[in-house]
Amino acid sequence: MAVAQQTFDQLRTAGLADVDPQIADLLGRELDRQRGQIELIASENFTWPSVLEAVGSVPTNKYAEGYPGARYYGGCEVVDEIEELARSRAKELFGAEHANVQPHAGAQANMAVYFAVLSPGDRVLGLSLDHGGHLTHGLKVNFSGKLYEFHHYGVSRETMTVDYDEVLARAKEVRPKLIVCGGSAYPRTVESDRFREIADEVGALLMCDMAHFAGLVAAGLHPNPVAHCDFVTSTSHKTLAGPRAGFVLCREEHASKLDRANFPGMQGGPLMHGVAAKAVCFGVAMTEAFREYQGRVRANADALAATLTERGHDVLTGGTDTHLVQLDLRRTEWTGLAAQERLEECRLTANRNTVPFDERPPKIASGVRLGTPAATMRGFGEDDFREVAAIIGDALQDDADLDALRARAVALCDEHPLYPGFGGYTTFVA
Ligand code: DSN
Repeated sequence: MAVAQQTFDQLRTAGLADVDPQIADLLGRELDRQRGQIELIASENFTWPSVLEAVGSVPTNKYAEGYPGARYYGGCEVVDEIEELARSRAKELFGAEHANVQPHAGAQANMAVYFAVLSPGDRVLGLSLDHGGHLTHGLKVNFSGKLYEFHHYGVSRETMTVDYDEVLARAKEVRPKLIVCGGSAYPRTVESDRFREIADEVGALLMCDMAHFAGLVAAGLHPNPVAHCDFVTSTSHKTLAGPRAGFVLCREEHASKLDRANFPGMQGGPLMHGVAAKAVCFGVAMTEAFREYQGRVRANADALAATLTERGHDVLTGGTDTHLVQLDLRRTEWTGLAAQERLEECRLTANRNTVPFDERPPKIASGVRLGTPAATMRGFGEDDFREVAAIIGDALQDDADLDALRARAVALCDEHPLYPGFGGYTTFVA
């Protein structure tokens, strides 16, 4: 159905369901999809209703290039207060000297740091993508790999964890201007204190990308990289459970360079509705309830990893320190892609991921990355995650009874409804 024809006056007051039933219907279907499957993508979460409200709010109408008190537009007095709250909450939450809450996403947060301290061609050392890094940590097809001379460290073949002696050796060889730690598929603690020693030894700046584990840091369940790093970048929508967005924390000495790199260096007008939502997210992350939620995320990840292991599956590094569990399928007949598709048939959503030293290309991969933040958000506990592990194990059998497995997954979803009480989009009326 096409966009409904309405008069100008009607459009000015009509709601989504009246104006665009097609999109309203798709939003409703996406809500149903999220409700009816077990979300195991480690980088995803179900944000708070309060954050959803802020994301859909009126600062989307406002231009605010610049920073609080120094804008290029009039009428910024309210959004100034919003951004100031977001900045001060981010600083308080993570114990940082300075925060920039304007990056639209994690990639832009990383870009802002690179633009702040690097010149094209400068050397950088980061964790390679196939060992758990991130595409903005120097992948050749990404701006980072095109603009800068990235070199990489990996994990040890024996432990599948970062070998800090090897990082030091690589750092001495490469002499990078910046070392990047953290990544998107590393299940163990990122020891930024050890990276600091290495950075100091070779005179490099240090950046930690904590996008994945920021929520655990906020709750005191992962060492805080802020004390050891010149810059800490993050998204707000993964473990942190906020809006889809990014932010950067840094030492005061780098503050003005960072802010200038972000604007006017890279971005135009900040998305102030997103900044408002980040403020909400930071505020929530300071509460005892949030710490309790993160404790459950961790406990559930341990239960998932332990049950998979008990059932004979290979879990990379033998477990996890975070929210993320990497299933290593190399000893099985399954590729990551085939396993991802099989799990999806059983209403479990996850993503294939290369494992370190993978011989398969990333589109096929030999691993599946799993995470607990989203299902924990809808109320899954450790027993539920043991059942999730059992469903995964049963799904990866040749003679799997897919109907029965789907029914088990749906039963878990029904037991823990997502956004209970929210009627969906097509019921909204202006
Ligand atoms: N795409 C994110 C993830 O899945 O980890 C990282 O940017």
